[in-house]
Order: sequence, then structure tokens, then C-alpha cells
Amino acid sequence: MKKLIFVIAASALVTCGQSLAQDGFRTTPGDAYCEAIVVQQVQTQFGDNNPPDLGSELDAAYAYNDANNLYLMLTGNLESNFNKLNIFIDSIPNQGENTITPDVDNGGNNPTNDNWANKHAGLIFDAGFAPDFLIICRNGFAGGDRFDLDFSSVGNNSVVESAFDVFGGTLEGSNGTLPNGVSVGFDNSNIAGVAGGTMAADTAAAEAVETGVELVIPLTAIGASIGDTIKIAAHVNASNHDFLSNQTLGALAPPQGNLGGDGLGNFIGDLSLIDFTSFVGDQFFSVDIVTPTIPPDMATVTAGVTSSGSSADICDEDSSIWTVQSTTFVAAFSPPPVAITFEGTANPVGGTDVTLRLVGGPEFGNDAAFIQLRMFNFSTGAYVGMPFIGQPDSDNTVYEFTNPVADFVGPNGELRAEITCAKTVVGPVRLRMDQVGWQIQ
Ligand SMILES: [Ca+2]
Ligand SMILES: [Ca+2]
Ligand SMILES: [Ca+2]
Ligand SMILES: [Ca+2]
Repeated sequence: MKKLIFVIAASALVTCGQSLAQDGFRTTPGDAYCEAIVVQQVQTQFGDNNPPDLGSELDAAYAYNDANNLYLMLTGNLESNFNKLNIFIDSIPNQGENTITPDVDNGGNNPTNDNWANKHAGLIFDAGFAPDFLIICRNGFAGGDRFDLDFSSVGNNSVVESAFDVFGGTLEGSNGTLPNGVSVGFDNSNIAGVAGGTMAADTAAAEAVETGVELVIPLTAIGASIGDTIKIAAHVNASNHDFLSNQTLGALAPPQGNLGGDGLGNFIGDLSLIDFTSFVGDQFFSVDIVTPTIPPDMATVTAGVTSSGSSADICDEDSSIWTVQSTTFVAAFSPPPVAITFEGTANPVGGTDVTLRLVGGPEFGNDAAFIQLRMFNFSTGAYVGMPFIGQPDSDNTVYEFTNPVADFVGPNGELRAEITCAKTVVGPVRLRMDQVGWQIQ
């Protein structure tokens, strides 16, 4: 069943650099990814990562934005042999190149970085896709382990930024950053996801992968604004940009082997004969840059004060992810118990069950703190709660509490919840909230 999730935020917007959210893991506290935008449809012919066998795959793409940045997560894994993950971004209408030209030193329009343009020259993207920017990710051993990141314009030579060894001597890491603020995290631990081959992928397995390349892209860096729809095409390519795998997002249709340089799997020294219009479907995907859904009035949570007016439709499909906010601590307190009330609105009203969820809890150094979730029953006019639960060390503890929509959603879609933290010894305790949300299903 389709699920609607309404969220009350427990913190301010996530912004780049506030946390280690750019770590290559899509459910870090601070991340707000929801459903996959596109999921891989084809097994990988660039090798399935199952050590000692190595390989590369693109399992799925996820994205969200805040007021300043696009957050893009491509799950999967990349062989550490400097094979490329190329991410083409079409963010400016009527600019860019649908057919890639060489670099400016070879009769074309593009930058010379990493020699990508000369190897791509002649490649034709699907209709409606004319990228304006390219991000190149690559990792491997060259005098030491390293991960390199390039950002450049496409269709003109105006922008080139490169950063070598962004994680400081390791293949994986967090928050590797270019001068313009494009930042990357990489977790290469995936050994699941799609299997090796050319046949239809296990899409559920692809969707389950939680690790890969995670990028923060300042909207200003790609000329994008709230309200825009941008398009992205991601490719796994060989280390010289001259042999395309069958791992693209949007995905190719199975059965499909590597594209090579001619679309038929042959090595011809470049990609000049690749024509994505000859492959069914769009080998790109769209991302809407939306008005951030975290209401600013929820930026601060104060003990004993109702936080109201919040309903944010964060995930509109079946998802294990509710919402994830930056860690928020409610101020330290001593007995008596402290309660925080949350109000929201379900829109549209519907469904069978409503679940309140909190990730976090009381946080301090001994075992004498307790948490209680309660939801307001609009039929009886009283709160109904879970019993207090003792919680010694609360990071990432999940509390969930489910009730019938008929009684626990008000006549106009009202949602009301109370979270109470108590302790039995005198001394400071903080209530930590990494996620607070409702789910209606
Ligand atoms: Ca993350
Ligand atoms: Ca464009
Ligand atoms: Ca795999
Ligand atoms: Ca196509």
C-alpha cells in the first residue's frame, strides 16, 4: 500500500559541513533521502564485487535538496582501478551538449580535464538531455590509495575543478570537497545489490543497497534554483573514459551487456559510436528541486512548548526511511519529567494506521532515564501512550507506536503527539532526537 509520511522536524535544515552526512551512507542521521528515483535493471558486466572478485555497479539513485544544495546518492560500488563514475548534469535549459564534442584543443567546446571530452566526442544522449556539467569520480592506487573528484562544465570551457586524494590517502571517506563546495563521501563496502551478468537485475536487492557515492552539489554550482527540474545521467566507464559498462542510471533494459565504445560491446578506443537514443528508455533521470519541506518554525524544539504547524510530505512511497534530521538536543533537565508536544496535519486524510516514530531518546551516562511516546486520541480526548521505557544509551534507538487513523487523526487531519523524558536521579539529562515523524498507511 502506498504510504504517506508526515513529518515534524526536530531541527534546522541540514546544510553541508554541519555533519558527516556526506559519508557514502544514505541513512546517516542528517540524510533525508526517500525512495529511489531510479533503480538498476541490469546485472553488472563490469564485475560483481565479491572479494576476491572485484567490480563496479550502480544500484540506485536518491536525491533531496535544501535551500542551498542538492544531495545525490548513487548506491553501489566502484572497482578501485580508476574506472570512472561519470555523472552528467543537465541543469540549464538550452545549453550544454546533447552530442558531446571534443575538448577546446581539438575542435570542440569542452574542458580538457581527465581527457573525458575527446573520449566522449560523438556520444549522443537521449532526446531532451543536454548536460551542462560533469562530475567525475575515480578511485585506486597510484603511489597510495586515493579518490579523485572532478567538476567541469560541458559545452563550454568555463569551469574546471579537480581535487586529488580527497580523503587523504584512503579510497573511502567523508566530505571530500572541491573549492566550489561540491563534496563527496564514498563507502565502497557493498557486496550485495545486483549480481554479475547481463540479465535482468534483482531490483529489490539493488534498492536495498545503502552505500556508495554521496555528493553535495551547491545549487549555484550548477545554475539551479528552487522550482527547477534537473536531469542526471550516471555511467560507469573504463579508466580512460573509452569503454562504457552496462551500468547506467537511468538504467538500460535487460538483457544488456557492456556498451563498449560502439554500443555493441566493442572497444574502439573511444565512445564515438554510443547513441543512447537507440536504447529503449531514458538513460537519465529527473530530480525536482523543491521548496525544502522542513518548516523553519520547527527549527528549535523547546521542552514544554508545543511545536506546531508542521506537516511535511517527505516520502510518498513505501519506505523504511521516515525523515532524518540533524541531531537535536532538548536542553538538559532534572526531574520532574519534561514533555515536548508535536502537532501536525495529515494531508490528505486517509489510511488505516498512524505510527509515531522517534529515533533518539534520553541521553546521559547512567541507566536511570526513561522515554514515553504518546499520541492524542481525538475520539476520547486523551493521550494514549507507550509505557515508559528505560533507555541507558539512546543513540539510534527506535521507538514506534501505532494506532488506528479513525481515532488518532483528527477530523481535519490533525496529528498530535507528546514525547516525555523522565529520570529517577537528580542531574542533567538531554533528550536527543535524530528523527521524529508520523507515518500513515
Ligand atoms: Ca550519508
Ligand atoms: Ca542543458
Ligand atoms: Ca553486486
Ligand atoms: Ca535511450
